[in-house]
Amino acid sequence: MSAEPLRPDWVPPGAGGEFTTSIQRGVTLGTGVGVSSAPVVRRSEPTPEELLAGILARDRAVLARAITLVESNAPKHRSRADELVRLTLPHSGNAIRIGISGPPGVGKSTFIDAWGSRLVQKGHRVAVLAIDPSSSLNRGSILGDKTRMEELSRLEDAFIRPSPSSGALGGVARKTRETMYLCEAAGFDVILVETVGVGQSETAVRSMTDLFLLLQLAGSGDDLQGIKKGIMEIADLIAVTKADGENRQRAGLARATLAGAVMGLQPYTQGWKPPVLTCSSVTGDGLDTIWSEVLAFQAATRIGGVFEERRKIQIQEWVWSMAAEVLVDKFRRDPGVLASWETVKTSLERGDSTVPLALETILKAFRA
Ligand SMILES: Nc1nc2c(ncn2[C@@H]2O[C@H](COP(=O)(O)OP(=O)(O)O)[C@@H](O)[C@H]2O)c(=O)[nH]1
Ligand SMILES: [Mg+2]
Repeated sequence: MSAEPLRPDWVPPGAGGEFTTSIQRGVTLGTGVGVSSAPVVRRSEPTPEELLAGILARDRAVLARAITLVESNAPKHRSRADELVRLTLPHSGNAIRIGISGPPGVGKSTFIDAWGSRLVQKGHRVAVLAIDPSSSLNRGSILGDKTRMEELSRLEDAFIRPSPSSGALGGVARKTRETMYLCEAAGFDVILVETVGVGQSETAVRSMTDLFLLLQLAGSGDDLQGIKKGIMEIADLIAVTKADGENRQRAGLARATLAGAVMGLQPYTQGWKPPVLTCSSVTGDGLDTIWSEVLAFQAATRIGGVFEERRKIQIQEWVWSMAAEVLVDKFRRDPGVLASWETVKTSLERGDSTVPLALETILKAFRA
């Protein structure tokens, strides 16, 4: 354009580059050069390096996008996701990872909202993740949890990510673990992984966290009915919830009963006897004590390298559990196995074969 640049209506005397001191003429569009015919510029997907830079800059939108990539089941996303996780690893590991479990209705979400908000007030940055392999079946509970973490979700220093949708537990667990690394790289120093107290999800959460907090309800009496011994055995900390109002005394009794039961158990973490406490997410009673026990746990397990050793073993076990999944998947899809399975199935039905024999046959078919 050859025309003189136009001047704005008014320019402060002696203005420099900080003001607009000239105006470009508008462009007259020729026929057929409308907006709709302009070439579509597709925004390219950010590279793993770009995502990492955004994560390290604590950009929440980038973090959310990176998590979506890691959660994707599409094979075309996998290599980028793997690369991102690899780049993230050196920047992760600086958080305390806390698993939180307990039966539905015990108050996990309410507890995380109240406790997490307190931790943010203390200067922490809190990320909340969830493992719920059944979530595709009851989507309602995810929505319920989001609204139940209302206070926390409003805080700048908190990040809440619901469970990755559906799929086998192994896949869901992998995504949650990788998401945990991303959150740590984004500067979150407290990671809370919530799980429902059903199925194998507690074991999955136990295997990716430093400390396992079990929430329990005061029962109808002083019995331990309905409390699975197995889950008490993997707990580092037990808290009886809803210790407020009329329920306060019953919670205290339940605490004493649980403490007695815990005494008879082998501690899951070497050198740490799991304390049993009471708390209320409504009054806030006991919430600070639970945090001080977390700090005491951290201090105790740092001694003798118990803390670091657990993380090392967790990584190694992860490899084995993933190997098991990959192999079983391969096995189930193997054409040789599928072919021999048809005949093996028939002989099993007829009573011509035993299970060990059947297994031997399909294993042979797999190796061939
Ligand atoms: N009185 C009282 N009620 C609570 C407390 N914590 C949770 N609740 C209630 O218990 C119900 C279940 O809580 P929720 O957090 O959804 O349980 P979750 O299924 O374990 O996540 C809700 O109606 C909560 O309002 C508490 O500390 N005191
Ligand atoms: Mg919940």
